[in-house]
Amino acid sequence: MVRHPRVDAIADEARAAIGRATSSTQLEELRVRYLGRQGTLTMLLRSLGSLPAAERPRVGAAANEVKRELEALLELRLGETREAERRLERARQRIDLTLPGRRPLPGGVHPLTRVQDEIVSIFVGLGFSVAEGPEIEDDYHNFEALNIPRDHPARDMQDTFYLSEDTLLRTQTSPVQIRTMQAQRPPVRIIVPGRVYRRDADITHSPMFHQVEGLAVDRSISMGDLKGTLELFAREMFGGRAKIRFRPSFFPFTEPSAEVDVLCFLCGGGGCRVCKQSGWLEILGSGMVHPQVLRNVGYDPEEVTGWAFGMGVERVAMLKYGIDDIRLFFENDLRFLRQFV
Ligand code: 2NL
Repeated sequence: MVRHPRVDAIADEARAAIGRATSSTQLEELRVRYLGRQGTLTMLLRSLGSLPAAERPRVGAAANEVKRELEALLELRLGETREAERRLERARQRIDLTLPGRRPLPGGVHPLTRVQDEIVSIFVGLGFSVAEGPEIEDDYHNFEALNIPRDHPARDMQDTFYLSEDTLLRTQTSPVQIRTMQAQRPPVRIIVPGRVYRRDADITHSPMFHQVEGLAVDRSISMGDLKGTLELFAREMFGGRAKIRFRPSFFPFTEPSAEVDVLCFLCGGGGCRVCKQSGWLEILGSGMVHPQVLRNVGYDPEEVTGWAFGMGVERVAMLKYGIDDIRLFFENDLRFLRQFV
């Protein structure tokens, strides 16, 4: 074998480096370092011309022999590392069929929607039709037709969201009843769920909340029909033993007016945190439709009478589930919502 000290030094260094290499990338780098266009061995071969003529053949032969040896060595090691790398990659990509699956989060109906649906379906079962209408209303349908006077605080900018002097976000669902009565002759029996808006925000008030209102107009509809209907509703909603009571009240659109309480279904009337020791829970407002409201929609109050009621869905849901802060309904915190699935 032809030997030369400079060639031997390069050969020893290269063999050691190739021996230490652990990846195909490192081996490619070493190929460049020793055999590439600027590689140590390549440069040495290229500088043969500057050696004394007597030395050239020996060094040239030695360098070429080392070149062939390193090429073969690199090829061998590259083959080994590439195979190892392919095995690793296959293992990394293998699907473990024994792993548990990632379950999608099941959706659920929001507690307010459930309570609203429950209220609506009780009245549908009693023969009422569902009516809906716009959330953006005008002053006439939201206030004027309902006999709410010009100077009533509800009409104040402080209490109502106005979009212009004449348009506003409805403060109750009653404008839907006005529109329904304007469009059809009695008898009318409708249940009206929907979003309503008032400028109010604390633990029991939200600027957007939900109401369900009911309306029945026909020949000789009486307060007795109202009491019987609401009694049936309370028994279905709060259980067969639910009792209700009527308290005199006032609304501009009903005369007479009454607020309706249900016997506290948590303590049975004995007094607790939710009913504030009174034994009763206020759940809705109601009354006989004011004759002026009937005239406003073109009905003759001498010919037909009617009753109406309205209740807050959030309030009913808070009582039913013992929730003390209305904002929980609107935060969409899954820890809260999951409790109702
Ligand atoms: C309450 C009280 C009420 C009505 C709503 C009504 C609608 C028409 C005519 C007459 Cl078109 N009345 N609705 C009547 C009494 C009470 O709501 O406290 N709601 C949360």
